[in-house]
Amino acid sequence: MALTKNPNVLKWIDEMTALTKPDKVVWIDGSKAQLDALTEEAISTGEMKRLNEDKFPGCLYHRTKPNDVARVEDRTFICSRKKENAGPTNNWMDPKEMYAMLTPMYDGVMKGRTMYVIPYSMGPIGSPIAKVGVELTDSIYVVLNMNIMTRMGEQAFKNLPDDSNDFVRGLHSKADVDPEKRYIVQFPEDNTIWSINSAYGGNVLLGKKCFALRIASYQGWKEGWMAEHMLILGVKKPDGDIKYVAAAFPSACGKTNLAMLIPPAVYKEAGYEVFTVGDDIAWMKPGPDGRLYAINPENGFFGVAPGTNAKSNFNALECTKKNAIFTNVAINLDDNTVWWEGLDKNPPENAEEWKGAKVNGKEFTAQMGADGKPQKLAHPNSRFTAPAENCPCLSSEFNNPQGVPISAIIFGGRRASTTPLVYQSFDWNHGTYVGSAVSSETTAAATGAVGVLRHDPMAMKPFIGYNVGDYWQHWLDMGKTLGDKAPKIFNVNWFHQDADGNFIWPGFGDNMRVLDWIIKRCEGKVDATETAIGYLPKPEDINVTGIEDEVTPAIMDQLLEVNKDLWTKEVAEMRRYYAEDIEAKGGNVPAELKAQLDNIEKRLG
Ligand code: GTP
Ligand code: SPV
Ligand code: MN
Repeated sequence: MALTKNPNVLKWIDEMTALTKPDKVVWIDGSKAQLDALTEEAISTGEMKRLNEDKFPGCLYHRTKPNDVARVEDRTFICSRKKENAGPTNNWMDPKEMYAMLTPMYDGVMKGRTMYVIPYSMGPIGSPIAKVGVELTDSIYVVLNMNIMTRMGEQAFKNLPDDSNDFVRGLHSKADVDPEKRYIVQFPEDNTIWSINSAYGGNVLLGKKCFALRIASYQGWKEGWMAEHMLILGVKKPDGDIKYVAAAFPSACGKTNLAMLIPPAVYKEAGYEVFTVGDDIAWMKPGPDGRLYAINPENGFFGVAPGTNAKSNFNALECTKKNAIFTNVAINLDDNTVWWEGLDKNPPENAEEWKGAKVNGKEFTAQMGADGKPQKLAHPNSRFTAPAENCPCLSSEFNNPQGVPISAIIFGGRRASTTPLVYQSFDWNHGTYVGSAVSSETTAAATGAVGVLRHDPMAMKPFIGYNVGDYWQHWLDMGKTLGDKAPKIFNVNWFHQDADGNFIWPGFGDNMRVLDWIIKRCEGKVDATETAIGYLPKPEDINVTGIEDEVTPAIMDQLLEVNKDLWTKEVAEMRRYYAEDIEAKGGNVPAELKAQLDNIEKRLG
């Protein structure tokens, strides 16, 4: 039975049903009985497996096809009516042509299948910043994941007035999971997403990257707010005051880890605590007091499994202990639990690797793969989907419809050299430049080569739903709106390497030491050194109590170095990037950003 009377929703569902021709249409109301029945059905068909009920109550296991394990940026499109509105960072096709190409692929694609109608809210029910989507899908895996990642079911329509047209129409079919016919398409001007021939998270949980970043960034541009690839966390200081920061790092570069950070002993003992509001996406809007307020539009975490362990991210691991879904990790057949690289040093002997082959995990991981590196039991982009409510350090403001006030915005990426551990921009416009200059070594979160340095402005390259030049201008405009209430903007780099490729900063919980400096800067409580690229910490102002052996004064100097030669190269590369990758390809780089380049060059001397 339909869960809304909204005629716009009903008409669209009728049209999509006529196109895809499912045997059955099922409205997802979000009830436990319905979800339990769907879970049983997915288990009976082999789509999902139940894990050890004592150790992982309510947890499920799923594997995707080996050709379908990450986002596919080369098959992702922004179909705005005008090509220049998609801009140089996006694939584009005329929406009419795209609909014409995809319509035959969707025609009858759900014959013999059930279409699930998933109403969902991105953002807390009742939040003025939240928005509604409806996803149509032929995948139970999608339904069960959307249940974790969004506020799903009947409740979602509370956020949609009965006659409103302001909802995002998502159509997903896994079809034949054919990589040659895989398309992830956003039509920003139609509030529409069409995804076909994939069953991997980022391509099919349409509330996430497709809506909450690609469509929402476009909406934010039109409506005066921001949708960003950012975690949100709160740091409670010994005086009880909580400061909120948002941080943008590219995919698989540490957002979930920073969001759930456990402070080192020296901070815990002093009374510091960290609370998680979000780990991947922030929607930010100026509030009544003129400050920038952020909500996390999601309701769960779709996190990278490899590398997650009790030491690196205790809280994330806790999140996965009940009612979670694991995708493409390995199974320990002895006790029907999960395993991945970095969980511990004991690959299970009696294992099923991520593609499903039964192997001796110890022998398997001791052998070299085709890439000359040890074979992996779990896919490097294997993931857990975990309810936010499982998070031991979840912020009490998680469901606050108004969001939390942001004091600092942090950019970062994987940089083996050049970029210091932390620096502060001179002002909002310079900070916008710093965001535009984010580049990072690629990871397994998207298909393609790994470890290649690429530009990823604001960690949003794969997610900006319009022209990147307009996006940068929107950032500059938001700065004008916010004025002196704007958050301070910083850049961090946890990934400095020595000559042997070892990370020289301990990272993870110890990143608290950098957050501490950032917050003190926001409060005007600590001095800094003015350099050509921004304000840097004085070495003695990064607290190294407890890690003195690891981070010696010499290492700290290395971490805080602004190397003139490297930065001269960096600035030259940014000039090339703006000119060749953006302006020559249809993006307008705002004059303010180019002026920043001149300024840095002058300061470098
Ligand atoms: P997406 O979900 O893809 O957007 O990724 P994310 O930005 O949330 O990254 P996540 O926190 O899952 O971390 C990805 C990888 O980076 C994991 O393998 C982590 O172990 C590693 N990582 C995270 N933080 C640090 C750090 O401070 N230092 C080092 N060396 N590695 C880190
Ligand atoms: C990312 O790749 O940035 C992710 C995972 O957070 S996905 O949902 O696949 O986009
Ligand atoms: Mn992400």
